[in-house]
Amino acid sequence: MTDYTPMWRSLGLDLKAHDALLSYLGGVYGDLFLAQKNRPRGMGYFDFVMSEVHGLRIKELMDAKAAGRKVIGSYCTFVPEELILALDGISIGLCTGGEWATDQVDQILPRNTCALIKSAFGFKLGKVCPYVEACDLVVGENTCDGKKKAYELLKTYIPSFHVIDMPQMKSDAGKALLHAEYARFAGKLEEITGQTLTSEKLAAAIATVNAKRRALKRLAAVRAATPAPISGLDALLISQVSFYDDPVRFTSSLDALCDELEERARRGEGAVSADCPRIVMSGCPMAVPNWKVPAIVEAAGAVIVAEESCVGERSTRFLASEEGGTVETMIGQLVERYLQIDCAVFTPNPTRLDYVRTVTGQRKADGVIHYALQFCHPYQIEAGPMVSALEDEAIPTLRIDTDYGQEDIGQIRTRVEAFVERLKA
Ligand code: BJ8
Repeated sequence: MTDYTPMWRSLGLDLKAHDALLSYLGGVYGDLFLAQKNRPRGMGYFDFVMSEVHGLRIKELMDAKAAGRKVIGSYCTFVPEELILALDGISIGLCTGGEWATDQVDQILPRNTCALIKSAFGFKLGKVCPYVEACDLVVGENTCDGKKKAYELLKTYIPSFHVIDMPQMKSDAGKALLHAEYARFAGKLEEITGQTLTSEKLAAAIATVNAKRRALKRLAAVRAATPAPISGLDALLISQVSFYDDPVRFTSSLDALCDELEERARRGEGAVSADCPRIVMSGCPMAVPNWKVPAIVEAAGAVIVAEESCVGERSTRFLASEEGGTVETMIGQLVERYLQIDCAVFTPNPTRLDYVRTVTGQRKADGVIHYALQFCHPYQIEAGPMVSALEDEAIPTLRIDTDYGQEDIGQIRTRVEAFVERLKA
C-alpha cells in the first residue's frame, strides 16, 4: 500500500487530524455502502475511487500540477466546468458535507450559518482537505447571502480566490450579467493557466462535459425501473464522485455501470424488492460525506429513486449546445444551459416544483422528502409551498430540516419510519 504521508505533509495537512478523518470516513463507508446487499458489480470502480479519495486522486492532481496544469476548486454547479477544462484546468467540486474544526469555525461564522458553508471553512481551517490545498484557484459565487458574505472571509484564508457574481432573476439583465461574469471568469482562467481560450478548445470541453452528463442522465433514467436496480445511496455517491474524478474515466466507468443496470432492469433484478416504497429527495445539495438522511431513509426500508438536488439531477439534466461558433457565442450557449438550473436562490423559481412533480411520475415514486439545511433560507422558504402543493396533488411529502450533526438522527429516523409506513399503506 502506498504511503501518501509525504504528499499530505507537503500540502500542509494536519496529519493527526487528517488520519482521524480518514479513519472515520473509512468506518462510515464500510457500514453504509459496502454492507449493502445486491449491489451492482460496477460499483467496484466507485468504491475504489472512494478508497483512494485522498490518495491516488490527489497524486494524480499533484502530477498534473507538476506537468503545468492548474487545479480549480469550486462550491457550486454554476461554476462552468467547460471553461476550466477548455483551458486545460482540472475542475474539482470541493467537499462541504461534513462537520470539522467546529470550534474554530464558530469563532468566525455566526452559529446560524448553514452547515454547508461551515463545512467549507471547517475543512480549510482544520487542514484536512488535500483538494482545497491542491487548488491553484478557488472559485466562489454570489448565490445565497450566506455564501456571498462567507466568501469575503474565506478568501482571507485562500489567497487565490475568484468570485463569480450571480443574477437573482432569470431575466435578460440576469442573462447579460452571467454572460459578462463567465467571460470575466474565462479571463481569470487564461491568466492562471497562461493559455488562450479558443472555440476549438471550448467545443472539445463542452463535448467532454456533455458526455459525462449524458452518462449521469442514463443513470437517472434507469432508476425508473421496478425494482430499483441501484440504491439511492450508491446513486448519490456516483454524483458526489462526479465532482472530483477525471471526467473521461468517470464517464466510461459510469457507462459500464449503466450497461449493467439496464441489463438488471431487463431481467427485473433490483437492489431492493419490487414492493419497496420509492422516494424522491428534493432540496439542498448533499456533498461528500453527507449521507445522513439517505442512509436513514434506505435503512427504513425505502429506496431513493431521484435526487432533485445539485448533487443529483438539478444541473446534470441540462446539456450545453454543441452547435459551436465563436468563443463569445459559445459562452452565450453556456449561459443558456446554466440558467436552466432551478436553484432556490432565483426568484421566482417555479420550475423546481415542476421538475419534482415530473420526476415523481417518471420514477413511479410514492412520495417526496424535502431536505433543507437549517438556516438555508432559499430552500427552507421554498419548502412550505412545495410540501403544500405536492400534498394537494396527493403526493405524500415529508419535510426534513437538519444539519450535519448526529443529535437529531433518532428523531429523523422516527419521522422517516412513520412516513415510509404511510407510503406502504
Ligand atoms: S446552484 S443549490 S450548489 S447555490 S445550503 S450555501 S443555498 S444557505 S448550496 Fe447551492 Fe449552487 Fe444553488 Fe446548487 Fe446557501 Fe442554502 Fe447553504 Fe446552499
